Amino acid sequence: MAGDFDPAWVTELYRCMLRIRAFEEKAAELYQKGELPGFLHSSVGQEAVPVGVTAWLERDDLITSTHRGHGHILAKGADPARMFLELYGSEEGYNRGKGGSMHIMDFSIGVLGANGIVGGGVPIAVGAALSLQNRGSDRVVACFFGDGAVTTGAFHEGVNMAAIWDLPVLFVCENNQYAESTPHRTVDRARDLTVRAQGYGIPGEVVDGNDLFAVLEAARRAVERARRGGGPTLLECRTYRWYGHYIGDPAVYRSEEEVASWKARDPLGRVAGWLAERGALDEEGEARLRAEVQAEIEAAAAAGARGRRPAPESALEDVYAG
Ligand SMILES: Cc1ncc(C[n+]2csc(CCOP(=O)(O)OP(=O)(O)O)c2C)c(N)n1
Repeated sequence: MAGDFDPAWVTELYRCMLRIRAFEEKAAELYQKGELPGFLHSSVGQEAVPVGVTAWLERDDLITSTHRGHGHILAKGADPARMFLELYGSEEGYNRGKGGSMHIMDFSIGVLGANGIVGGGVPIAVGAALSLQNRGSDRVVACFFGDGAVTTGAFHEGVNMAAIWDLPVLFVCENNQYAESTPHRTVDRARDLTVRAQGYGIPGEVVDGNDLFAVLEAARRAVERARRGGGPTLLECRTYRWYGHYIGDPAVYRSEEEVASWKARDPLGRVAGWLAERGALDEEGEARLRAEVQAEIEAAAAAGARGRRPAPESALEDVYAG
């Protein structure tokens, strides 16, 4: 139950949610000023999912992520300055400036990579989990993907393989209701993705993805199961992205009322309320925490802006032709 969690620990999870929010808002600001190349997909509004899942992961547990991956990667412990360096296309960035926002990876903290291919993280997660199982490890893999990925072949093949081999994977669907401009309800008869889990003979749970505590509870069960060799679980975390598919998308395919109703369920506000009720975070503490996080992100963004641009010739380095 939500009451069981240690308020000091929850305060650190809240800090991580604030960090993701601040990172995304700063990145959007810089993008709109024309400072960042490429595309930017914001995860504002979805912060409870990555934080609630990774809360149970160790440093050497693994994750796979998506084109909307900043939150997953920050929650797993990535350095925001190196992330901004990558967003700026700098040599010192996570991928020497060649990957940008959609391809950040850091094996040292178990981030197997963000991924621009919808559903592309699923086979990577399943392969990594097979490797862990073969080596007799108790590590687990959390595989984050959107509702759009659930209709790909990669998802179905991957979940089935993980199921038959009892692989240690958490399949975490962040159902933010849309794949680009397409509402999930128009491309899928299933109203509840747990039916997919049943189809493959694994447990599945529908989770309020805007409630950190609900995500924590469900993810704890799934991680424990995977660690003890019990196999995969599918979590459908229902949430919402506050911005369009990418920064700059006018998002005319959804109503202002719909957006407002989800903003009223801001995942940050719920955690702040929980902490306040327990006397763990008063107004002053909350303001201090937000200021600390903002300063950290401003410094990270400034470091990103100071990065070295790669030499044009380096475009041909690290390129493989088979
Ligand atoms: C295999 C593949 N098909 C199509 C695309 C184009 N595309 C990029 S993002 C996206 C929508 C993804 O929606 P979802 O998986 O729900 O993630 P969300 O953007 O909602 O986080 C699509 C169709 C792609 N990148 N890869």
